[in-house]
Amino acid sequence: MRDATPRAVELKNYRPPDFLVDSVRLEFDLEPASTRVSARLQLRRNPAGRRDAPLVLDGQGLKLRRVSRDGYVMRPSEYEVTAEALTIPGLPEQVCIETEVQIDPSANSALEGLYTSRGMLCTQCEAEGFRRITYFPDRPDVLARFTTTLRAERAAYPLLLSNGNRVAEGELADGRHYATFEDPFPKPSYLFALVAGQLQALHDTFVTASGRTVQLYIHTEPAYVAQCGHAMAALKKAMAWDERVYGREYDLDVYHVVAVDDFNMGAMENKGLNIFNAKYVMADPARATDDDYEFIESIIAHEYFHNWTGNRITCRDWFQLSLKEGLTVFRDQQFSADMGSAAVKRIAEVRGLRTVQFAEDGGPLAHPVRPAAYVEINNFYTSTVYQKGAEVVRMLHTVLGADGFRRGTDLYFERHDGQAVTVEDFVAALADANGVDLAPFMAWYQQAGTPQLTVAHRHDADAARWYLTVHQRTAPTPGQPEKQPLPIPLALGLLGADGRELPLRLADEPAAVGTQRVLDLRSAEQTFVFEDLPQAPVPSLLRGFCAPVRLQVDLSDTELAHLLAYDTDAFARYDAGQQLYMRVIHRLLAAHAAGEDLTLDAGLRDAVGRCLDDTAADPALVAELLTLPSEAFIAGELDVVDPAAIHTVRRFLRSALAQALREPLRARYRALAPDGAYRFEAGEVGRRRLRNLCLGYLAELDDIGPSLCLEQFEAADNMTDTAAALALLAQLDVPARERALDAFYQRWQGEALVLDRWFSVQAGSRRAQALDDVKALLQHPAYAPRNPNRVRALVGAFVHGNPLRFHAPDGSGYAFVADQVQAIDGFNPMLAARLAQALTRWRRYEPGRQALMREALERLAASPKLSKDLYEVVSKALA
Ligand code: B3K
Ligand code: ZN
Repeated sequence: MRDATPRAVELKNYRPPDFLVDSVRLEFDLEPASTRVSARLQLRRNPAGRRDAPLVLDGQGLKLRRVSRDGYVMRPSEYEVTAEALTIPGLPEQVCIETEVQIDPSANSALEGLYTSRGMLCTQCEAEGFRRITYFPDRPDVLARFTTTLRAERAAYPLLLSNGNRVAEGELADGRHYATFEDPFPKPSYLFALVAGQLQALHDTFVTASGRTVQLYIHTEPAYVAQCGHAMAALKKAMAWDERVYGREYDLDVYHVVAVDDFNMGAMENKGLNIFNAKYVMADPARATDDDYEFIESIIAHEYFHNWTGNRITCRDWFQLSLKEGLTVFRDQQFSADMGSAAVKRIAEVRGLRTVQFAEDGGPLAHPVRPAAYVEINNFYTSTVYQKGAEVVRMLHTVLGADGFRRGTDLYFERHDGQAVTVEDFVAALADANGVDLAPFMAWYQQAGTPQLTVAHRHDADAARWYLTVHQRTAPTPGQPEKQPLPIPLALGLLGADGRELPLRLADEPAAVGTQRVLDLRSAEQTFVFEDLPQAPVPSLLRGFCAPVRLQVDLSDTELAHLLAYDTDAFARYDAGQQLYMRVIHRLLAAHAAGEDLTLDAGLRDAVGRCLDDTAADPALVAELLTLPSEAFIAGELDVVDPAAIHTVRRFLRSALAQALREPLRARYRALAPDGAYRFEAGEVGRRRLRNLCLGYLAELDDIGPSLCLEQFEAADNMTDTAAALALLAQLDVPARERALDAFYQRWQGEALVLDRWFSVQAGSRRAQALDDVKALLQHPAYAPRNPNRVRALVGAFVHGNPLRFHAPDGSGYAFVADQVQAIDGFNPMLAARLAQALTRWRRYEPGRQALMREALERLAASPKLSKDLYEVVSKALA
């Protein structure tokens, strides 16, 4: 155990800063092993702060060389230095404090602050990384104007970048050079960035709506510049989209994106200087899959959209993280919907939310979209803050309508530009612009847990009335035993027996208002009465996934199949199919537990067959309709989880469907063959998706599966088709498996991002020896234990993507992850804490696995040295 138990920071203890920083001048003498940083802070007491409070500057792992006050060097007795802060008492109203520190970027393996990545120097400051660079009030509500000078050896670091405009540059003695940058926009320290390295850029320009020309650069290692075209196109689309949809123009003359190999997450929105995980920048057809292309487009857009939602208006404190993240995810989702097949994008978002966020909400790490306390803020960059946060914004958008929402965001930007604000400020702007009361929505930010809607319906043929009763309940979550009812917009439509949509008239209305409407749920139970319905309708509920809730509705298999065939709302159609699959899976699990033979449900077989035959529908949607719930999703729906049983039943269903639909699957697979070179466009993406989906089913057929997969693997001219075939082959115990893996390795061994896939498919294999393979791969010369992408590709893919083998009944998977987490925690706590989350939901498993998972957690808890990050995850899991 650690010596001192880390303390939680609480929202209720928020205090405004005692000092504000008007401007800061930073000077860096960059050297990988010894960088000197001097910081001159122009400080002023905050009228809202405490009188006479000492100045407290955050700082961690800094070697302090010198402190001066208004130009005079201070004596050590005039200030106090601890492992976390530099405190200076007795300062006047205004003062200039200058510090000089020394840091070692090459020893920085946590990848927070200033660090080295393949010979370049770069930074990551959100949330609290700036304090590892210099002493500063490292909190988002202190906004300062930054001027930054970088000095470095020219040969090793020809490119020098920081936020804002380059205002000076030149040569220095000893082969060094310098550049000075001025960022005219006051910003919090977490948005600071610098880059120094040997990079090359793809350059382009964008002319804003008001006619200003912005210089755009995407920088990578020289060999990869040719792969930046897709990211550049995405950036330009995002810039145009934000002007058109939100009226937001870019504000600096230059915008840089830099690709970095060693990066803890996806990307970072530093003002005018985004730093990206290389994985989300580079793409060409031979190396990147359709999914990669889509991720790049949406992440480039996400970071760009932060310029207004995050940078120009930032968070008052880290509890407000969803203020920028939930809103920016919602904006990037809207953007992606506009770029491709909106319905299919929505389905993918919901699938992610249901699998990851619902699980989080139901486990020991559950927290509200706006958490009330944290030990380590890095643990709160979660699906709840991001994805559920976006769903809350989406509900506000639904309630206000597109125009009302735009009025609201206009007011938000006008009122709060240049400020650090709270979620209340955002909701108030939306409400004030529309003259409505949105206060009840604040409960969505404060209450954790997934509401469960239980729907009952009844038809009265004599009165031609249909009654819908909706009951809502949220189960207790840690620290929140009591839950209140939430405002929920519930979109619905009704289908007649012929599949047509019925007009909707509520009991007190004179006439029907269309065939789809949004009901306003507010209390624990509500009943709605619809008129003019001589026949019982089939309700299509939660259209478009209008609220982040679980829905239970008593529909028969036939009614679900009816929705699957006819619903005009693509999401509801998909969801009916998922419910049908889940029903069949529940029955199969019961049969499996009772030791009975498993048989394929004929109704399901026919419904799936009809979807496969639906050549009128978007192939991308058909692929979604034919996708079985994942093992992780199924686990989330069960009270007691036995991963082996889930795997057996799901595999049975997959191969039984493949056998039953063998010929139509083959026919569709053939019909969807490519008729030209790879193009990244929605129609082609959908075609490839459905074709690879068919191949997935066909791979279950021992006689033709392996050869079809190998054939595709060898014939493919693009990574989407190659990777799909390789992932399928990796599951099988056939000679073609080794042949494909070897060929892939030979072809891509020199390219880290592509090779990650080679590690992942092996880690995700259902084969009995998967864990041994993973352990052997840890020793492979290409394994890079300090590179987060590689660790995620191997260890992460096993832990999060291979439930069957991770949950091996002998506990070997748990012991393995505990060992890995312990080792990784020693150098990269953020990465370790993420991996450890796989163990936290132990209470949901059957008793044998429960005990083993708990044992692994206890072993971690007893580690002699535990980071704050890991301590928080492990202690909450065991509480
Ligand atoms: N804001 C960053 C995430 C920072 C994570 C810090 N642990 C990327 C994003 O959400 O756009
Ligand atoms: Zn973000």
